[in-house]
Amino acid sequence: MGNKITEMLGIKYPLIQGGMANIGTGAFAAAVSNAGALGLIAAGGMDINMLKENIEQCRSLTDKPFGVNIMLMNPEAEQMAQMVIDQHIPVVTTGAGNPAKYIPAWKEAGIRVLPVVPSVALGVRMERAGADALIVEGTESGGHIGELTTMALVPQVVDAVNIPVIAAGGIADGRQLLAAFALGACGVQVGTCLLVSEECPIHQNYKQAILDARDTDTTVTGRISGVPVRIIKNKMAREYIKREKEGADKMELERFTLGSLRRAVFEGDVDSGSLMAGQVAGMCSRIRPLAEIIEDMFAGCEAVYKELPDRIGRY
Ligand code: TUI
Repeated sequence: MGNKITEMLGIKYPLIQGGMANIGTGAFAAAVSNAGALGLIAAGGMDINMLKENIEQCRSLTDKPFGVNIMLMNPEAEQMAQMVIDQHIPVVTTGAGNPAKYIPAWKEAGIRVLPVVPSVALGVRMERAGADALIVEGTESGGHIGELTTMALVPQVVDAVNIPVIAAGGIADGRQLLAAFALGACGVQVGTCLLVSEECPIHQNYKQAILDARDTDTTVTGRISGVPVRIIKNKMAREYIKREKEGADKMELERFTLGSLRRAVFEGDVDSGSLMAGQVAGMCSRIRPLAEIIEDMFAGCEAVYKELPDRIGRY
């Protein structure tokens, strides 16, 4: 029997690139797809014209399938939802909200719809709304997160739905990939481990901050205001958490985060920039080509799988 995700999406490896606002450009998505996974153009930090340009750029750089990630808090999310139809995009993932109102039109257009969900309840709602698969994201992830860990959440969603589940959050090597399969996932979505690829377009200082990070070096801003975002600890993180405790309003804080993400990605401002990264940043310590990162992950998964009977032993 084949893998449900590779068959559904027409890709070699059951691995999807995380959206990653301001990072998932057309060129980066094409590079991920050329490496055998599913690249995603992240509409998060874009306006509608930029999205169109990035789709054209991606098409010029790959013949492989790629998708678009629509960040539902984007003020132009509605127009973007129409653009993926007009542009015949084969796969759409969504984040930071409930995409139910867009799903019927996407399905009508033949698009594969994969919402990111942080809970069983939203997963069940998305299945009923017509989602083809779910990306179940644990709180280990970088960027905007839910509360539950991948380990606790994935099997609970797997038990509650009948569509394929893709695990996300805390996955950067073959051991974690194998664990995701053990939890019942058919594939994974990864972000942080791709930030340290040669092809990733972020500023060198941002890459260096991930390379240098230890296990305890991420923190979560926005817990109080209701938009929790995992970033690498720095001056910006301390400043944000301070403002939050002083009672700054939600809109102000959101603008603060998105603006500061741009400063990190484009200017390499590692003090006042928001360096979104997952808890696996501590284990991403080498810059490598995308193809090597992805191939090693699957080779590692196979190797650990073979060692498992010995490790489990008899009892
Ligand atoms: O969306 C993400 N990760 C992101 S989006 C992003 S851009 C941003 N920057 C600053 C503030 C806000 C966004 C950076 N990282 N991951 C997928 C994800 N979706 N995580 C959590 C959720 C989610 C949360 C609530 C999905 C649905 C949801 O539903 C609420 C509802 O309306 O029922």
